[in-house]
This record gives sequence, structure tokens and C-alpha cells, in this order.
Amino acid sequence: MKFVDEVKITVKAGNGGSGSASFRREKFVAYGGPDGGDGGHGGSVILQGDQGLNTLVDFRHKKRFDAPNGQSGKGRQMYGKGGDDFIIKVPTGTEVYDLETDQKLGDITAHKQQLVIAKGGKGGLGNMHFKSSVNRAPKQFTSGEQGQLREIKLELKVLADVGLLGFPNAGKSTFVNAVSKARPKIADYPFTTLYPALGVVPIDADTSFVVADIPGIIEGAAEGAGLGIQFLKHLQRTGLLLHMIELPAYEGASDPVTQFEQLSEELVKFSEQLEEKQRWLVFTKADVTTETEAKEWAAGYAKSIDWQGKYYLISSITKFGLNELLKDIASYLFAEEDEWLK
Ligand SMILES: Nc1nc2c(ncn2[C@@H]2O[C@H](COP(=O)(O)OP(=O)(O)OP(=O)(O)O)[C@@H](O)[C@H]2O)c(=O)[nH]1
Ligand SMILES: [Mg+2]
Repeated sequence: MKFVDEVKITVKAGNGGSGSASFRREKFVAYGGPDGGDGGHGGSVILQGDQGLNTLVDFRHKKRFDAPNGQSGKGRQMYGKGGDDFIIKVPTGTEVYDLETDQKLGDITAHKQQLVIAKGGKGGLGNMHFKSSVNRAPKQFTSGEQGQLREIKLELKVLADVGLLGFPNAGKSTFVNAVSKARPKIADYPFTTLYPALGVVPIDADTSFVVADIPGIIEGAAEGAGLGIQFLKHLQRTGLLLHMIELPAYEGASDPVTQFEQLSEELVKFSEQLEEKQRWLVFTKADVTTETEAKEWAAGYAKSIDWQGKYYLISSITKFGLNELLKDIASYLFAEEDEWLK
């Protein structure tokens, strides 16, 4: 599934109905008194958070949303019926921007949270409001206001707990396949993954976390090399980054230390905040050599880059090291919650 994370849509709120100019009809009375009612207000267009959605894919085809107009006022002081609001459901985590001004209109962070993005026009006034001592038979009325028309951009940052970072071919998608039911494509050529994908990793009956597989990052990505670093934005809200580095599986494979340094540099260029996030090194493809040698290599690389944080050694094919890594991720992610429950 292609992950749609940014869409542009047009929204139009309903116009207010016009006020009415009407006079009470009474036998033998020329102008029985103004009785034109007000127009109804136009419906607004409202975004509403919905936990059940996790992509903006529904907006790929439908891009325009109109709320109904208010009806005109009528005689006998009858108000026009207001237009109903038009509710558009969006996933929680959606950010909303006005395309014309680039201004951020808001953030939908909670289920059922509402944000008015185009305000319905007010209804016009009927002539009954214009009666005065000098004008007992006013013919004035006002027309309704126009409903707001807006072009907006919806942006969804994937709400994943754990983000995978790494060069192409590091084994990110293979890991997601091994630990979740998600089936991102795997292949031995770079840039197999073209769009971010999410996988849910079950830990036990009531615990799971979400991992985000993103396209590989290479040197110069910040300047657009490869697929660029645009996908790093999906990692901004994650609680933990796993930086995957493959053990050199063949003679002449690129050096893990250089890979680590190049990727770290791209991270800083994207955002220091991301670079400072909790990051664990995960050496992948442990099965390319013996367990003893793989451990020696991993320890050696961690040492040569002076890595102070945690590091792991895994093989998504033999499942070596996966349990330990998943257990540690879960306790890291849920530690705060557990503290709070005590
Ligand atoms: N021997 C071995 N090969 C692996 C392992 N994990 C991944 N591979 C192989 O490495 C290659 C790349 O794996 P992917 O999972 O597609 O790598 P990726 O990091 O998602 O790559 P991009 O999507 O291109 O960024 C594939 O040929 C996999 O079969 C592993 O644990 N052991
Ligand atoms: Mg991949």
C-alpha cells in the first residue's frame, strides 16, 4: 500500500441564506407590517479526529468538500433553515495548513477533536429588523454572507513508536517482516522501500508497539541524493530510533563505520532534535558469519565509533537476537507508563 501522508483539498462552507422582504397581508391594510425573516447560516466544514483511521488515503480521489448553504428567510417571520455542518474525518496526528498563507490552522491530536476549517456564512437579515418610527414599511433586507472557501493541506506524520534508520539494504524491511504482520517488500537492491510503512509488533496479549520502516538514507540525502531525507519527518514523533547497520556480508561491502558516520551527518542536517533522540545501534545479518565472529565485529565497530549507547546484534533470518531486542524496546517504551501505574 502506498503511504499517503500529504494531501491538498478544497473546502467550501455554505453561504448564509438571504433575509426576506415581506409584509404581513391583512385584508384592507396596505402594508400590514414587515415580517420578512432572516436567512439561515451556511454550514461550516469541520475536521474531526478519528482513532480508527491511520492514513490520508481516502483523500486521494475526493478532494473537494462543500457544506450546504443556508436557506433564505421567508414571510411571517420565518427564519431560513441553517445548512448542516460538513464533518470530515481524519486520523489523529493530522496537521492542518492553509495553503494560501502557509499558516498552520491546527493539529488534530485526539479522537473526536474538532477544528472548523471553513466557517459558514451568517444569514442575512429580514426586513422586520428595519422597521422604525420613520419607516414603517421598510423594504430593506441583507443578503447572507459567503461561506469561506479555502485550500488546505493535511499532513500526517506517522505515529510510530519506533523508527528504523539505515542505509539501503541494511535489512530494515526484513526486520519488519520478521517481527510484525506487515509485509514490506524485501530485495537485494537499494531503495526497495519507496514509501514508509508501519508494522505492529505484538509483545504480549495487551502490549504492542508500532514500528516505521522508511526508505534507506545515503550520503548526500539532505541535498536530495537517493530518495532524499523527506521521510525522516516520519521519525520525529517516535520514541526510539533503531539505527540498522549490516555486517559486511561479502568482500568489499561498504564499511559499517563509514555508513554510521555518513548517516549521522544526514540526521543532523535534517534536525538536531532527531539526532539527539534515543538511538540504538542494531547490527543486522549476524548469520553471515559465526556467532563468535559476529559478536567480535559488532563490539569492534561500536568501539571504533566510540558508541556510548546500547547496541544489538540480530539476524532477521535466523531470528538470532530478536527476542532480546524486542523485550528491551518494550521495557524502554513502556517504562514511564509502568512507573505511573505503581
Ligand atoms: N543473510 C541475511 N540477509 C538479510 C538479513 N536481513 C536482510 N537480508 C537481506 O538483505 C537484503 C536487503 O534487505 P531489505 O530488508 O530489503 O533492506 P532495507 O534496509 O529494507 O533496504 P531499502 O528498502 O532498500 O532501504 C535482502 O536481500 C535481504 O534478504 C539477515 O538477517 N541475514
Ligand atoms: Mg526496505
